[in-house]
Amino acid sequence: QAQQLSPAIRLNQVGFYPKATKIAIVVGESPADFQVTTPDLKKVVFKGQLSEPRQNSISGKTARTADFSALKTAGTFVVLIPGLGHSQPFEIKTDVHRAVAIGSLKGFYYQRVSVDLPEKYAGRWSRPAGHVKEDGQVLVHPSAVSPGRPAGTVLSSPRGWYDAGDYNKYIVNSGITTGTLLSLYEDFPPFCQKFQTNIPESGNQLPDVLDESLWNLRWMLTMQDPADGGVYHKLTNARFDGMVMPDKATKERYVVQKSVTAALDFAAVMAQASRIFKSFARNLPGLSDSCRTAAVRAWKWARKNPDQLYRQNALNEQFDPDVVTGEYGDRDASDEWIWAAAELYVTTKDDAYYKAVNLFPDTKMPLPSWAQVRLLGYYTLLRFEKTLTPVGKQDLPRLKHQLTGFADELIQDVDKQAYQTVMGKTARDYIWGSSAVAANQGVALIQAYRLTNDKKYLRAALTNLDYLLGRNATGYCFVTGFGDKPVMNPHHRPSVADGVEAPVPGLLSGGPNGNAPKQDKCEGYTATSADEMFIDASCSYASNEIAINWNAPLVYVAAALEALQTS
Ligand code: 9MR
Repeated sequence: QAQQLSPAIRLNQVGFYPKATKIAIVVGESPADFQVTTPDLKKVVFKGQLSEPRQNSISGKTARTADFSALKTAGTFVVLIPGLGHSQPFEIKTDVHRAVAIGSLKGFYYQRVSVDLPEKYAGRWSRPAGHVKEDGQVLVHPSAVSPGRPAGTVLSSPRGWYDAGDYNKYIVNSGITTGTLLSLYEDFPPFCQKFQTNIPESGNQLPDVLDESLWNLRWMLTMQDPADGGVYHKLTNARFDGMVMPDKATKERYVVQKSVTAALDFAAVMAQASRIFKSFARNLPGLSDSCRTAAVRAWKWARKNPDQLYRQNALNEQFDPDVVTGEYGDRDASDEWIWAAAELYVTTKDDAYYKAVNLFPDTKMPLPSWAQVRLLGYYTLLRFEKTLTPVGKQDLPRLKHQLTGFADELIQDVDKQAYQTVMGKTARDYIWGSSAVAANQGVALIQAYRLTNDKKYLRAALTNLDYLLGRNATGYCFVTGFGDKPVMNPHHRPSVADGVEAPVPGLLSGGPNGNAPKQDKCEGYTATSADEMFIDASCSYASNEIAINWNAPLVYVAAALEALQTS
């Protein structure tokens, strides 16, 4: 009987480590016997039975597990259920996520502003530099004028990465993104040394993850007003560009109002960068000191302007032109204070930073996102636990307790979940950018592993990488360019406008979002549950955009799992 690809079989389309857990999820009615075969279906290498059905608590659908963990042979295979069909092919091998780790870091290269992407590095997605006006022609928006930079001032603020599918650059979102990439370096320095992405800087003295981060860090430095140390909230058009290539997007660029969240995220990243680049002083003379000075000045500005939150509506009532691009409008800066204080404290060893802020306002462990950066500070305190002063050391026991408690909560009841992943135990995980919920849960679990050496946390982190690469309720691999059913039509201007069928590779789609139909009003949603509320259409910016703050934790998780080679 002819066997065909069955959309009901969901698995990590990239593959599995030989010693790791290997499962596929089968949705709905199915015969119970499954096999693992070669892709031509001719050679059976494993036989098993599906588990008892479980109910998906979000959609109500039934799910059964095909567990073939006992298969440890390297090769390319499919899961075959005679009478139902077969899965996409996948590999079993060591280093199986290496290409995803490299590809998702390379994704940042494709987001670079101000530089041509030649074929040598960008292949089919080669393109001319975008937004070259940022070199010398950035306007100071009326909301941002200051004594040192009166109306009519023009500035230079080139480089950085485009935020997402749009072409603007936002300090808050750049902050968590760059912090996450720099943390990968701090957590796994020897691995990062070997981690090559074929960028123009590959082969220099710095690991590529630092070269890539520097592209954005240098832009961030230009966003600080030299007169007072304040940091502009974003560099943006007044309105979003059309679906055109970067070099065809030539609208005026503005720096807008300074904000306390931008200043604190900036301070945190600069403090972290300062300690990292200290060891590269021969290659980058002065950079470490410049970052440290920038961090301290931004912190001081924030101390003087603690109430200056970015409120786009209020700004538009007062100034022209109206600015209607992404807001990143956070109403609560207490977590940004914690992150900045922790980074400055660890870099300077000055207790004043530690004491300036209530680092433990409660026992909550909120999952990181652009609007919630408390845990980034906690990760740093733990990462440098041995070097802390007595003041910081005294809080370590409670911090460790909180982090392992959080990780234990994440791994609880994963076996009862339809897809056997940490991601998606509740419909609340399916927000705008849900892929970053999965990835940031993975980062938290890896931090817990680093603290305890308990592999259960690593195995749990791997379930979320499996989720992102295909074991989910949509059946898509959410990383462009990977797997047999990757997203093909992300909301990403270059991918739409470049005339190349395949989207720019290595970019993480936002993923299912229960509220997406109301938010982007794109046509074509047919799902009735949050875990499936996704369409692979470029109009769907609420479920299928890409963004740097989603890519960074993917890079972290894929690279960390590679570095640790889980079993
Ligand atoms: O990631 C952001 C998400 O949390 C918000 O709900 C959403 C609406 O405000 O905005 C998202 O960020 C977008 C930003 O505002 C502009 N660039 C694209 C970002 C990803 O969609």
